[in-house]
This record gives sequence, C-alpha cells and structure tokens, in this order.
Amino acid sequence: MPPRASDQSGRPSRSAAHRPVQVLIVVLATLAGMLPWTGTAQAHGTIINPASRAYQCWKTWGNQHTNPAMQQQDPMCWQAFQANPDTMWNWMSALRDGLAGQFQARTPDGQLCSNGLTRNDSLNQLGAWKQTTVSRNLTVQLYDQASHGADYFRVYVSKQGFNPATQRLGWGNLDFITQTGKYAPAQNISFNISTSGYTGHHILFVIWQASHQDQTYMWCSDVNFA
Ligand SMILES: [Cu+2]
Repeated sequence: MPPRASDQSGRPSRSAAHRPVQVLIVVLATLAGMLPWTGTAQAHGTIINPASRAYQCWKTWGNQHTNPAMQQQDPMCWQAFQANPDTMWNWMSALRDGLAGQFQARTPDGQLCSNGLTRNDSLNQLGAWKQTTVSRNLTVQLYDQASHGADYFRVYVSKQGFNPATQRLGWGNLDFITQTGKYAPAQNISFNISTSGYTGHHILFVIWQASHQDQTYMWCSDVNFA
C-alpha cells in the first residue's frame, strides 16, 4: 500500500517532471528518423569505371571546380558546374524511386543521361565529354557507399554511327548488351561485358536496379572503343 499511495500522490509531479524527458524523446526520435534519410541522401553510388559523366567531372575538377582552365580543357564539365554543381557533389545520388521497372516509359528521350532528373539536365548536353578508352570486352565497376546490392544491371551501348557529341541520346539509339544477375550488398561490384563492332566514341548506358527498395539509377559513361 505505501508504494501505491506514493504512486498516486507522486503522479502529477512525476508527470510534470517527465515532460522535458518526453520532449527530449520526441527530439531524439525525430533525429533518429532523419538519420537514415541523411545517410542515404549522401551515400549511394555510380559507375566509376568507365566513369559516369558526373563522376568524371567530380573526380577531375571537384577540388578545383572554379579553375577557369576547365572551360577550355573540359567544356562539358564546365557547363555542368555552371548549371548546378550539386550534380557533381552528389555524383552518387542520380536516383529515382518507384519506377516499377518502367524505365523507358518514364524516361523521355533526351533525358537518359540525367535519369530524368531536372537538376542533372547538364548531363544530357551535347559536346565533347571526356572519354574512357575501352576494348570490346570490358569491366564495368560500380562503387556504392551504401552497399545496396543489385537486383540487376542493364547495360546498353549507343549504336555505331550515333554521335554523342551532336545527338541527344534516346532509347532508339541504344543497343541492348546484357542484363546481369543479382549482386549481394557490397561497396564494390564489377562485372564483365562483351561487345563487338564498335569503334570510336560511344555512350555506355547503365541502369542499376538497387536491391534495398525499388530504386533506379541511370548513367551515361563516355567511352572510346579502341
Ligand atoms: Cu542509396
């Protein structure tokens, strides 16, 4: 009985005493709720070899992005930094959720290199993007800070005769190369692809369907088939 009496008499004062604690819990819960979001916003991935457009610009110019020499030496990165530097700072975040596999229906021609993201439209612009020299059999390398794993990758190469410097990439300009199998979560995932009949500047177009949720990434990597 003494405990119960003490309970009842203590309730109002205890409740008042707990109010700051409850507020703190709400604050902590809110912060905790924000953590995964903040984490995923800053940590995803891209194709680092052959480098996707935003990654190549970030890697080459990220630590000297105001260097005026970029305008002459790498005009496509220059225009991308002018348009929106966040495209480069967030080279890992070119994602859309909930596409339900409707990649073509929900990605208009001319917006493939930006994954249909307005903020990354600089990546669709025409010109002399820096190219990675590759051979017909090549290794494609994903770096994913978040280790999402992959349901699959779909890989395409722009058709022979298509000129990435003067033509906006549409679905009709692509040859489908392969769709990979599933990959377990890892920061580094790489796979080999085989092509034939390509020479000169092509776009390697890769779709990454991540495994943790319906999350789709699309990138253009400029390659030179030697
Ligand atoms: Cu992610």
